[in-house]
Amino acid sequence: MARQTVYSVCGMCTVRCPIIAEVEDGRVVFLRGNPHAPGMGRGVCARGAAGIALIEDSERPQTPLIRKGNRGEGKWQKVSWDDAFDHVAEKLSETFDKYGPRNLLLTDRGGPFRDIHRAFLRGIGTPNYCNHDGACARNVQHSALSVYGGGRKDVVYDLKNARHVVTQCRNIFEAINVREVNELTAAMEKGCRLSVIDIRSSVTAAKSHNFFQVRPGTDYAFNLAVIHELIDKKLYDADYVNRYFADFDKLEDFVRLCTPEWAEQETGVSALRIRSFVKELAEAAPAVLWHPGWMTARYKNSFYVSRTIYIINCLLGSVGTKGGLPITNKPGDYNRKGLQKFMDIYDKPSEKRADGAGWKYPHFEAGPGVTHLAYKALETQEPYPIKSYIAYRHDPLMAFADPDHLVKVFSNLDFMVSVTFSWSDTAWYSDVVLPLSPYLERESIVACKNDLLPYLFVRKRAVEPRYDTKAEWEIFSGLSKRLGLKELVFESAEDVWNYQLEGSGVRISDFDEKGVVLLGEKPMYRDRDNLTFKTPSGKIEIISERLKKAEISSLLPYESPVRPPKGTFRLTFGRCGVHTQGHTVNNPMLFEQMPENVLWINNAVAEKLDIADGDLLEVSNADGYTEKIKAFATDQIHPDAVFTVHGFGHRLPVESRAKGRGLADNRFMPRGNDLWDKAGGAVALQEHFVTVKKASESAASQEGRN
Ligand SMILES: Nc1nc2c(c(=O)[nH]1)N[C@H]1C(S)=C(S)[C@@H](COP(=O)(O)OP(=O)(O)OC[C@H]3O[C@@H](n4cnc5c(=O)[nH]c(N)nc54)[C@H](O)[C@@H]3O)O[C@H]1N2
Ligand SMILES: Nc1nc2c(c(=O)[nH]1)N[C@H]1C(S)=C(S)[C@@H](COP(=O)(O)OP(=O)(O)OC[C@H]3O[C@@H](n4cnc5c(=O)[nH]c(N)nc54)[C@H](O)[C@@H]3O)O[C@H]1N2
Ligand code: SF4
Ligand SMILES: [Mo]
Repeated sequence: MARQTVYSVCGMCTVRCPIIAEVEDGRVVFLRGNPHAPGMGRGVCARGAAGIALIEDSERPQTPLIRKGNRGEGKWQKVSWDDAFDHVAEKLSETFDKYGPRNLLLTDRGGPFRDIHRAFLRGIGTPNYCNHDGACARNVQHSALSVYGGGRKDVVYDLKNARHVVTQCRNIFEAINVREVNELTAAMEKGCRLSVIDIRSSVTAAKSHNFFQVRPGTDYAFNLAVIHELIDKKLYDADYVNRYFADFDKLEDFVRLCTPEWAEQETGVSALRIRSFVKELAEAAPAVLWHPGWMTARYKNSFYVSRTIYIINCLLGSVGTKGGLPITNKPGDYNRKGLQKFMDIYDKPSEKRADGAGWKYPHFEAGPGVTHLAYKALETQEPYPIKSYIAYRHDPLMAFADPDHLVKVFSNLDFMVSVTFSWSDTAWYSDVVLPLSPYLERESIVACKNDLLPYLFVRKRAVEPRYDTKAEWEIFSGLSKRLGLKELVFESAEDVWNYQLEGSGVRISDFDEKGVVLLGEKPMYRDRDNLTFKTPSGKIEIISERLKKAEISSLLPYESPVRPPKGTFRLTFGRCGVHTQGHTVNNPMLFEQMPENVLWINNAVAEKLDIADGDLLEVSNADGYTEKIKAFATDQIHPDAVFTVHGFGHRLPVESRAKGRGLADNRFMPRGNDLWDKAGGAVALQEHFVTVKKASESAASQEGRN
């Protein structure tokens, strides 16, 4: 049979790269990038390529399941979709009758395909939607809002045209976004310089021109010294600053004492190197892109690290500028009408959010909320009861700290549903599992990518579902039908798409040729002499009005991070190139690439502890909680820290490969969700310390884990 080419969208991580699936005899045989999508090229990353193994994997939920035993016991009854929908609708309705619709919380993973389920929540009448971001990029988002009034995605990372890129706490070549990798590589081939600030030598650091290894948690000091140097040596873009900054003098005063010599004491990076780095940046300005960070749910001051990054970009004149952080365009900027939104069918619920975003915390965005604050509401049942919960594409028992505590919090729920395509601790703990078809087996709604040149893209179904699983639009149609939301009931994916495309001037057949529809001829850069900012003052705000209202300091005095108490290490974590968070460890292809995580530990310290590379270790926290992991002894990490790749340490019997392999970092963070940043909102997951020792002989030979 001839090969078919299906335009789809990768679902192996949230980046959602447009791809092409080659299909033969009803099977996907090859996956590649969709070169028609801006920046994409023909490649996908290793995880993207493993999408085939995902659909061929039988160790995933295959039918709707209703819990039979106790929560988390793993006893399930297989049911039909009709029965599952009836059951979920009935259980949710019971909670609506008792506590009102606002008792329903839904958390998800963010991304471009949220319109239907967010509309569903509006239709029900609950304001309690949260994305996962409290454990990811909330600090970046809120700091962007505080500096220039737009979100982090209201500017584009114009890596392709940059002359100097700086990554700080951002491992751009291993924590992958294919387009970013492609564009940075292309820029570097044309002479762009790369500077990396990290606590260990990642692949990105290895490819850099300048690598600054900082003491963990001292990035704020590094950045304040950069600002000091830019101002002191008058290396900033004075025209830009005069035109757009408010309260520049306050910044000048604030950093007066933050000399490179001062920062050297804190960070361990020599003043000389900081000075020459700043000079280099000024020479490349304004085509400088200091990446504001992504996974920044790390320290109590991570918000201020991102804030200073945005301020540095502004001092260099790069916000709004080609090769830096130019302004994102939306369909309207090309005189195009965007997609018709399902969310607009219903009014925004008038109830206050349970997490306090937008009212109790006026400086936190109300739209996506703050997940761990919603869990706080669930724990305390204040300001009102939260009794039902849908975890949609979210595994908080892996993604937030202290899962044992979170399980206790969840015991306040009358009803909990997971919608997922793989097993997860959260799904395992739920009352109902609604199995989503993996992305190659389903369609998704049409999505719009705002960009220098905005475009629409769509995920078509490459192959039929192998098991009794459904697409998102089918799942929410099924629930909506039973809960009286007839506007969200659709018979086919085409009906969904036609609704979205109504009035946009685009037809679904327009995607046949390239899988994407560009909304204009070419990318558009704004005139950098006539930028407008959405802050209350219309300026780049050194003293943020938003923060002031919330009585939060815009210029936080630096506090040195605590040194690890004697004999302990700061537990740090990050990503690797071949896995996505916790949900690919059991993927047969990716498991083979990397079956377990290891613990990076500095060679000199390891020697003192009589630890050799490859030794089995026992890692413990102050409560005595212990897990085992193998040592990776290396010169390439700061001696105060140990580091591991997040997402391992699975325990579920249904994941035969992942079970018992490696260590789960989030289990070492007692009551960690209570440690969150009042300014940025995110949890501070790297404020925890562990001890490390060689596992005793008997422990080393024991099978399995505690
Ligand atoms: N392959 C792969 N790619 C992914 C993902 C994935 O799971 N796998 N996930 C996606 C998601 S959701 C996200 S949020 C992004 C995350 O993207 P990143 O934030 O870039 O990823 P991380 O690996 O978490 O962290 C980056 C670096 O921060 C360093 N670091 C730790 N502590 C400090 C510190 O105190 N100071 C400094 N300067 N550096 C420090 C770590 O050593 C690490 O190298 O990646 C995305 N892309
Ligand atoms: N300790 C610690 N905690 C962390 C991190 C860390 O490094 N260390 N990283 C943080 C970061 S950056 C992030 S982004 C979060 C990630 O946390 P999560 O958002 O929970 O992570 P994922 O594993 O990507 O996805 C969660 C679940 O959704 C399912 N899923 C995947 N794709 C789909 C889909 O298309 N639809 C549906 N319905 N389900 C899907 C997956 O199988 C998985 O079970 O964790 C954060 N938490
Ligand atoms: S970065 Fe890799 S895994 Fe993520 S969407 Fe793109 S190809 Fe897929
Ligand atoms: Mo993330």
